[in-house]
Amino acid sequence: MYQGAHLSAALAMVTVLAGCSTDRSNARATGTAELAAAAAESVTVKATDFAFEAPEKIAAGAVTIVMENHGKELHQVQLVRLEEGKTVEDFAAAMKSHGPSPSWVKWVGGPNAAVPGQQSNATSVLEPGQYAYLCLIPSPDGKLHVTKGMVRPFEVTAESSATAAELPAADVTIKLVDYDFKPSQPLAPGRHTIMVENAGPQPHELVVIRLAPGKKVEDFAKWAESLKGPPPAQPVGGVVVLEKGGRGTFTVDLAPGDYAYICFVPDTKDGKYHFHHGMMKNFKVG
Ligand SMILES: [Cu+2]
Repeated sequence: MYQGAHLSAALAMVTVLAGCSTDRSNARATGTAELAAAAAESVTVKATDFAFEAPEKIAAGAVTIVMENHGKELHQVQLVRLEEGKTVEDFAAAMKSHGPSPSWVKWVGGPNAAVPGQQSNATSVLEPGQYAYLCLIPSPDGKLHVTKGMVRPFEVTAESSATAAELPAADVTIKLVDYDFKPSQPLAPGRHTIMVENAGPQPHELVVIRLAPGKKVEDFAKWAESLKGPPPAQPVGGVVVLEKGGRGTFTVDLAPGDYAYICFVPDTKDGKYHFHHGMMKNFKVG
């Protein structure tokens, strides 16, 4: 809202300058600089046990979802686009059938898991249409949070000139493939904007975890299947499920230490989580 008003004022100023000044090129340069400054729209989603507090309408373009975890369990915000006039009720019904993901559901990323009291973020380019926020993380009782109320529809409306059309620039790219993570370079300590690209062919996600001393991603994978006992790692963000060819960015601050990538997407052939096919990788920062 504020950015829109700011941009309109800036454009009005350019028009005035162009009208009364002989230095038209200077006026145009000012206008270009204002347009280039258009940033991703930032939207806060509050996750609790078990609901989302989130906007019902977002303007199309690059949208950064900042998830605040106000609950006692891990949460994420999976963004899905519902095509062919389908609703969240249709989505809930399709989930009960335990079949493959319907063709009218498009997985478009979103901020991956953060622990209670923490935040995570991710930026996706959203086209106008009907969408939903979902949390597909299970509780210790084995039920997914989406079945406990963590599903909420929203609409992406026509784009606003104040919102960037493209993802922000990243300093590292991580490619997701069947079944591996391929970073463009090692991650140094500090703040990064990371581009996540699904090079497919299957849908994938990126979960980044910080490992407890002496633990490996294999320990976390084992823990995640029972959710019993203290977790051997803490999720620090990432990007939730992307379709083949899908992209999203996220920012993260990495202190030196032991980390890992892992993917929990069920395989389209055997239904096993992708980490069972080897899609998990330990790495060091610093
Ligand atoms: Cu995967």
